Amino acid sequence: MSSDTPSRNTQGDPPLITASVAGVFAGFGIIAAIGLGWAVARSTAGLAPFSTVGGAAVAAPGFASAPILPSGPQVVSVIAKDIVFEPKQVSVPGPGPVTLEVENAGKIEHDLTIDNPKVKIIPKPGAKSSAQATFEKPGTYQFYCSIPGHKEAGMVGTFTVGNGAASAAVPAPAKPQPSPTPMTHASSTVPNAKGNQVLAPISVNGSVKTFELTAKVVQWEVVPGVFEEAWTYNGVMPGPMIRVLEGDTVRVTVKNELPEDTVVHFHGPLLENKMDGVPDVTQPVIKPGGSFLYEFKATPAGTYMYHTHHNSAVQEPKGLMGMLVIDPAPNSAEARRDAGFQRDYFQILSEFNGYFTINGHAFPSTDVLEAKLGERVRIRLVNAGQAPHPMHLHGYHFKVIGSDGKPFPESAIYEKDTLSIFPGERYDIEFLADNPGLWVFHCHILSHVMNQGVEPGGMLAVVKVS
Ligand SMILES: [Cu+2]
Repeated sequence: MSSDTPSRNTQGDPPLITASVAGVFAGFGIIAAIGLGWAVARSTAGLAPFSTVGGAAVAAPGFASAPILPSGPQVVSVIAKDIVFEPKQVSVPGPGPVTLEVENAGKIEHDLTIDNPKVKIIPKPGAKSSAQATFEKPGTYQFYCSIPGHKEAGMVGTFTVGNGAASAAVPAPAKPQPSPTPMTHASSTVPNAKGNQVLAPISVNGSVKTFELTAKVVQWEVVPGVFEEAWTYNGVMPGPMIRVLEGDTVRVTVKNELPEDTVVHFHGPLLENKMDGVPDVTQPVIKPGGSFLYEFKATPAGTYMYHTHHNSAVQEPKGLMGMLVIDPAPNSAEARRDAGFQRDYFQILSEFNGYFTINGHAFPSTDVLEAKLGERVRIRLVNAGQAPHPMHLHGYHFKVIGSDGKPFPESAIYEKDTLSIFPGERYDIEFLADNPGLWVFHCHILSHVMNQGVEPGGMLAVVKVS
């Protein structure tokens, strides 16, 4: 869900679009379960070898009062999946040291956390990890995944020591965590984060606007409940939109918190060679921990992008790209044309770990582009991927009114219902919302409307005209 930046005409009004595609379909009672069904389908088929191992015949020293106690540390095994623990309930016969084994059979990061005694086990996806903890008293202890959003999504279970009836050690039904937002995991991000939202400058001095982009790794929720490692600007994928006015002086400090070198290339505007962002040709790479200040005059007006230009085939599909929009100078012919659109949407297409995404999300979490009957709608499309994407709009013939930042003269405007956009290209399209309904807007390479091979998914958004 993202990319719903209203046009300048509507800035200051409440955001026009907040619903996700899934939400709309749920509203219409159609396929609300797609996300869930799909998530289940892709979960791994690991079984749940809950085991309580350890002989139960010999009393362990120090626990003589317990009726039957294991001879060594008791062992409990739990599997973390996307996005549930199996089993959800485990137990050991009595107090004492316990070895907790956790296997991460999912594709994303999980941990197993118990608050008291303090336990945190972090197995990497596909791996196992274990730790020992001593449970002094019988009781029921909650375990959960502490990655933001995972507990709330159901990654929680109970660990019973002895008969479970007891004692001061029993934690009260765990208090709600103070907030899921502060990161316990440097590489996590909040669910439902949105890319391609307008970035506020850190300072404005006349027409000099200064922005900050920090390249860093997060876990990105590409479809509901499915997190993938993303390399981002400011923790979102795509990066935030840098939106300025023609003639502004744009300064962008890029900080590198990635595990490798990077640079940023501003793709489309006319800038000085030394600001072109090509490593070893116009500038040295930005080392991890380092930063670089880009500065250029915003010209000409148009729809542009910015992206990494180092190890690009790896870094860009992981998320290191975003939109640069230069709005036309006030009172120019282009500014008057822009004032005629009631809706202005921005979409970045890219491929991401087997997901074909629009603004960093694959269907069903892509945007709903809303319009009221009679409104003029513009969509600005950027292909930041590595494959061409023929984008097809149902229910309409749209006008192609510009490309690569340049508006077409009236005589060059043409109508399409499917527009192929090659990597690096941008197209501006418009249509008059005169045909009510829910119309899909999707890539017509049909493997691109799948999520890791499962249809529907991928590059599919919905235009809602009502
Ligand atoms: Cu495609």
